[in-house]
Formats: sequence, C-alpha cells, structure tokens
Amino acid sequence: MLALGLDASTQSCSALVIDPDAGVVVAEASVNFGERLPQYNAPSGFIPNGKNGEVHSDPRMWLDALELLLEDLQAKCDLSKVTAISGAGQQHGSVYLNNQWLKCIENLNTTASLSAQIEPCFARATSPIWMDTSTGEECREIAEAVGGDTIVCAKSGSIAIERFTGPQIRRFYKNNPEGYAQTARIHLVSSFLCSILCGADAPIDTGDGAGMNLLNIHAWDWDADLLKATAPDLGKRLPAAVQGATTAGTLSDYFVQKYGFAQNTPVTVFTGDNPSSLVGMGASQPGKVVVSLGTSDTFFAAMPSVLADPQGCGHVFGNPAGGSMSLQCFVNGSLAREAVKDKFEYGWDPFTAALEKTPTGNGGQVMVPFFRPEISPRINLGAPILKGSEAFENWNDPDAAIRACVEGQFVNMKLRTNWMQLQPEVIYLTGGASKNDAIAQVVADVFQAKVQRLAVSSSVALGAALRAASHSRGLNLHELEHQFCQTEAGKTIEPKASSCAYDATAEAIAGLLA
Ligand code: XUL
Repeated sequence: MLALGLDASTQSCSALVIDPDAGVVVAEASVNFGERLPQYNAPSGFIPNGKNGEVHSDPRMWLDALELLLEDLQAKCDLSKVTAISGAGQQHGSVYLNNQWLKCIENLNTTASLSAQIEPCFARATSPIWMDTSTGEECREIAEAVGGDTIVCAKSGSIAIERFTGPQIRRFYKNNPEGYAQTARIHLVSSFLCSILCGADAPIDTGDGAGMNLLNIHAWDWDADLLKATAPDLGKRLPAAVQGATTAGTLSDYFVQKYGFAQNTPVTVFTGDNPSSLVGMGASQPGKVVVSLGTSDTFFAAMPSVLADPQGCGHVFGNPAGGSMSLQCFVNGSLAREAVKDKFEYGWDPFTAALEKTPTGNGGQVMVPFFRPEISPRINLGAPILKGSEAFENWNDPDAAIRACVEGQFVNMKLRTNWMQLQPEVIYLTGGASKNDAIAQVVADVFQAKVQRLAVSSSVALGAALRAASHSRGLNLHELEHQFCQTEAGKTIEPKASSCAYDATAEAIAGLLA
C-alpha cells in the first residue's frame, strides 16, 4: 500500500512514493522541463523574454512532463500498489479552458498523448505563472472597486498582488474579451493537473485558492465582491473551493491503462507548493516556522488564528491540515547573496569564512541588501544601502559587506514577519543555502531560535504523499509528519548571540526603510 505525491513546480515536475506503514520513501523521480522537453523553448520552465512583465508557460509542457514522470516512476516501482494520490503546484499560475474541456477529460484515451487530447480545450494558449508582474493596473482597479487595499487584504489575506490569479484573470478579460468569453473554466496549476488525473473537474483547495485574491479567508469560499471586481461572471468559471482534506475524485482509466495504477485509486485535492511544503517539512501544526532559502527567500508557518498582515506585504493561505498559514516572500534571497559574493569575486568558501571572521552585529555596519525591487517591504532601490565606515560604504571591506548582507536579510525578515505574532522555538531551514552553517547561525541569532534542517529535500512532493496517505488511508497526519520529517541528527544550530545583539541593526534597517 503506497502513497504518491506529485510536485508540479516552476522548473520541473517531480514525484515521491512512500510506504506509510514501513515509514520509508520507496521511489523518487523528476523531469526537468528545460532538459527533457526542449521543444517548448523554456529552459527554466517559462517562455523567456515576455513583454511588459509577462511570464507565461505552455500548459502542454506540464502534461508532457507528467507523462514522462509517470513513465520514469513506473520503471522504479509497482504503481498498482499505490492506494492514495495527491499533489501540489507552483502557486498562482492559471489555465484557461473552453467548453470542450469537461467532455475531453472524461473521455481520455490512451492512443494519443494527454497534451494532444487537451490542446483543443485551451481558451488561452499559455498560462501566466507566479513570476508575472504585468498586472499593476489591474491590482489598482480591483482594490479601488472593493474599497481599497485594506479591504482586499482583510477579505483575501493579501492586498491585490501582481502575480496572484485574480489580477491575472482581470488582465486577460480586459486584453482579450473574446478569449475570456470562450473560457468555461479557470484552473490553477494544481487543480488543472488534479482534474487531468481524475478525468473530471477538480476543486481548488483553500491553500492554493487563497493565492488568487478571490477567496474569502474567513468563509474559505469565493468572495462575491472580489469576484465582481475582477471579471464578469467569474464565479461560474471557477471550480468549488474546498478544504485540503477532501477527495477530488478517483484516478481516470487513462492512467490505469497506461501506467498500471489500480482502478478507482482515490485522489486527494491538490494544493499549492508552499502549503504542501508546510506539511512535508513537518510543520503543519502551529509552533514551527519554515524558512526556505531559494531564488526568493520565503518564511511560512501554520497559524494559530486567521490574521492578515496590516502592512499588506505578507499572505494568509489555507493550511492543508486545517486552519491557516502565513507566508512572506523576499525577492532578494539567493540572488542578493550571490551578487555580494560576485562583487568581490569570492567563491562560497571565502563567503562562509567572511561570516565566521566577522562579529555578530558587524560592529554597527549595516546593509539593506536589495539589488532588485523588493516586496517585503515594497521598495524599489537602485542598489543596496550601506551605512558604516567609509571603506564599507564604498564596497572596500568584503568581509563586512558579506556579513552585512546576510544580517540585513534576516533582520529585515524578522521585522517583516512580526505581524504573525509567532515566537518560534525552532526554525526549519530548507533550500539551497540552508546547508551553510554560517548562514544558519545568523538565522538562529536573529530569531533567537534553534535552527534545524530536515533529512528529506523534496518537501513539496513529500507533503503531497503524506496528505494523500492521511486522507485516503485514514492515517494521522501529525504522526506521519513525525515519522517522515526527521531532522538531521546532531546538527541543531543553537543561538549564540544575546537576545539584544541585533537591536541596533534592526533599528538602523527600520530607519533606512522608513
Ligand atoms: C508564493 C510564490 C511562489 C510560488 C512558486 O506566493 O509565488 O513561492 O508558489 O514556488
């Protein structure tokens, strides 16, 4: 009895199969879009050189990748033993389908590929994804129509945000009213793939649904005012919104025949990649915080109550395990660390050595390390701001600049996430840079919390497999998390600095950003 978790992310589609009874991962597979599907000309998973901030992907590429993935997986494990399936998708991305869609997915046949069969169903050939920033005007229009950003935020858990699906839908409706008129159904990446697996229209879960500026986070259902402010007759174009512990359907015969799954395998509603990762990191109950260090850094946590960011920078999503979660994105993550490293032509070893050589608090020298427009807080600086000695301010003190960059990132992260009112005892660090002990030490010191890392790296797919096993097999989700989300033994990083070590840095950074 196995459980399958899928992760449809920006650059790849991955799968993880677990045996919940034995407590082990049985198989893993991943298909990188750029490498395996070069015909889509999307080396990083999206179509390059979009105009006016547009970033789109070809949804047929996701379907081809799903098939390659299942083929790879079939060679690694017996898919007929899978008795529970769920998945997750990159958040916010949307797929526009015409009135042929339902009939088409109900009648998939194995003589043709998924992409060939679904192709006639697209009312919009490409899908805007989370990297798209083209909808500034639509965000302003939506906010104005419902009475301002504060109201949008109180209702939907976020102010109107460029990458969120509602503003994206509005832009499509305005720029291509005929295309919108022909759209019978709008899916998120997650619910699109879930529908394909079920051969029926799948609902959208509250985790991914809250990334649309359309879901009311108090009712956990579509909000009539937001729907109206976004596009006409939008409600009937959206599937139902449901909680994470919901069965979306059973696996379509297409997958039974083609990949050897058992008939009637239940599929649990998919969610967004971040809500899925919350589960896969073992943090779906309040008390633990996850900091993911990637292209952007993200901070997220299960929340004890529904609370929105009064500054309007953070987000509230549904927690797939029930209740809500918070999420805050920092655009200047790995790219900022890399930019400072490259400025001095350092490698990662000298970068780490610089952190080890320099004192906590950096002798009062601080940096606002924003190389590109930041969203937490919203500010468009041409270059980082440096305050300290003349040498430091002129980028002539490499070691101090490196420490100031990392300290500046996490002190800013602490300042911007105070609205969540969390006092974490443990921070789970994940993502590429999480392996760096010197960076982890700064995180521990700034947040005055222990930092731990998990043994498993694919937390999104693992979260999906755990949700599937819990929901379809009736297993306790928290016990499954306990079993599968083990921290790296003996590698806890304890805070070393005193609790007021970063007070002056915090005051300086808040002042520079005021
Ligand atoms: C979250 C966000 C990204 C995407 C892609 O709001 O935009 O984290 O989910 O991973």
